[in-house]
Amino acid sequence: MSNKTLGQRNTNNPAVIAFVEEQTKLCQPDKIFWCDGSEAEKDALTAEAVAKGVLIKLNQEKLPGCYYHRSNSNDVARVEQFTFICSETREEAGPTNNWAPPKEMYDKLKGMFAGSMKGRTMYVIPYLMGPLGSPLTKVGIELTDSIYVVLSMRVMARIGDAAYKQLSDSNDFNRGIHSMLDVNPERRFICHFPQDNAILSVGSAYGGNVLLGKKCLALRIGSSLGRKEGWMAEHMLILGVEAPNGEKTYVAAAFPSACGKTNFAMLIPPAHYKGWKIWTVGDDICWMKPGPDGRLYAINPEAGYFGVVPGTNSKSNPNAVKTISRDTIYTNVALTPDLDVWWEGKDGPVPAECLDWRGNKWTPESKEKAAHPNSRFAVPMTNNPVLAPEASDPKGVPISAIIFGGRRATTMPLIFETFDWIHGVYVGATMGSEMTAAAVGGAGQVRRDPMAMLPFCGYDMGDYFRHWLRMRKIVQNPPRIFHVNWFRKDDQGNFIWPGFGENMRVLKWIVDRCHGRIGAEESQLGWVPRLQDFDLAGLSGFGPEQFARAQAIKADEWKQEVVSQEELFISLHSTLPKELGYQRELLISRL
Ligand code: GTP
Ligand code: SPV
Ligand code: MN
Repeated sequence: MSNKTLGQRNTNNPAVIAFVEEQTKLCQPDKIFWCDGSEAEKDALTAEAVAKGVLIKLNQEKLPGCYYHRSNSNDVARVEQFTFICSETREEAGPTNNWAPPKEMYDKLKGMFAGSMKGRTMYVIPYLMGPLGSPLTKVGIELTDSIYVVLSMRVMARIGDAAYKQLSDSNDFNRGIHSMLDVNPERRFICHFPQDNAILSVGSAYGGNVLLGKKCLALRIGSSLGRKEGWMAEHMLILGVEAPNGEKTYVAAAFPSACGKTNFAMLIPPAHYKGWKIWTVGDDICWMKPGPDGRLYAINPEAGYFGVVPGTNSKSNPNAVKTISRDTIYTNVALTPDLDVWWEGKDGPVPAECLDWRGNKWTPESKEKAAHPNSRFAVPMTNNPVLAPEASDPKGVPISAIIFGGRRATTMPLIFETFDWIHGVYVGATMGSEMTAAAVGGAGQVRRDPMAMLPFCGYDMGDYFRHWLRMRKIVQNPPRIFHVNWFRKDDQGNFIWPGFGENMRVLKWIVDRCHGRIGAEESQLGWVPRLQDFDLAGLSGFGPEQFARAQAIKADEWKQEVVSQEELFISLHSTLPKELGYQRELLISRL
């Protein structure tokens, strides 16, 4: 495509044209730029972003195709306190979401959008969540005044003409409007209108707040559509386990933000797992729908990874190191004098001097971190050396196991299997996790994060649990449900379990259970591994004694746990399915 046609209107869909016209009148941009997703467009917009100082071109010999971005220092993570579900009634949003009446919020935000793009360009981004042609795929149009959002969206979603192709002449698309305004936390709102399939986002230019296909559409609006349409939108990675004989088993895992999904999805098994291989289908979001054979089929609606940078190195995640060695947008890491990037936990020496994520001089003596703990990479999934070819298969992959897991220093054992689907839903619903830097505020505190969806469920949490229970009736052949905890600590505060690639040992047990190849021991919490079935071979410093410690079910810790679960249930009491109350009683009697 020649440069002359870049930015020109490239659809005749009347609903899209009307949407853009209406918002143009409101936001009053100087220019409208219609994105087509082409390479020429990428080159032109990247050059413009560099010229404007939005991106810094990194050392292209070390990091081909890579760019650096610093967000405003008041704008480095999701903001749950400013995130709203504006359903018709407060009850529909439920007690775990912020709610405002839709009309009130529309009026307030229209006031903020009015004239907000004067002197700016409004970019029109048509995008797909899901592979072209999948029955699960959804179309969105995001309007934004941020060139960083455009360049990130083209990594994270399938953007451009494919979206118009899937849409055809329909008006069934998500309407998303984003303006950075003046990036002021006082005027920052991320608002969802499930009844209109619409999203309004103002005052931020960071990640989950502004890449509207991701948390806003694929999870908050998606979960609400899923309930109506009979499918599930979940905060889960999807991976395939290939055995030496070619057998492939797919699992999906829900861990809260910054609790290990990307790492688990890309893991490399220990050396003695000859012929075993892990394939990544997705690292953050999973849409699942019953298939004709009675199994649950999953797709990854995204096309890229927006992953946590700190801690990424060739020991923890060698596949991620390779993935982010090119074509990557780095946000809020540190910048070295030779235009390389650095972060805490990177391979190699600590730089003698660099600029930290705020742009201030940093040396190893500095007290603050050089990279923000929630610094992120945005990279196309096609860079991943272990990308599953099925990641773009419109029919998805059949899921054999669902794994829940939180970040828990105490209480939760390394692994157990739930007794059945309803018990599994209970275990997911009562999941707890220490908060992380992925959202502003409260890091380190344990909070209930049901199914890792607390910040992402677009409707009442009790109804969400009911939807999970109902799915059991539609899915004849449901996945087994497990719970893991990589983060249990000993008395000295060290992680008991080595984690990362060694998580393959836990995964192997899960896969063997799914295929009915091994038995298990019954515990108060569920089925746990018999020592002879759990692979400890070649693990230095971790034998049967450490395994017992990792698996310990301690009465005093569980007393506290059950009380803390009750707080969640009380807050949800008006819609909580009674099955979950019964499960709690059963757990207490087993304990
Ligand atoms: P979001 O993108 O925020 O949804 O997070 P995620 O679940 O994909 O988290 P990610 O895989 O990026 O992990 C975040 C943090 O968890 C990093 O600091 C990792 O080093 C750490 N982590 C991941 N896996 C393990 C593990 O097996 N053991 C330990 N101890 N830490 C881990
Ligand atoms: C998360 O917080 O769960 C993320 C990062 O995956 S963000 O897209 O910023 O929400
Ligand atoms: Mn996430």
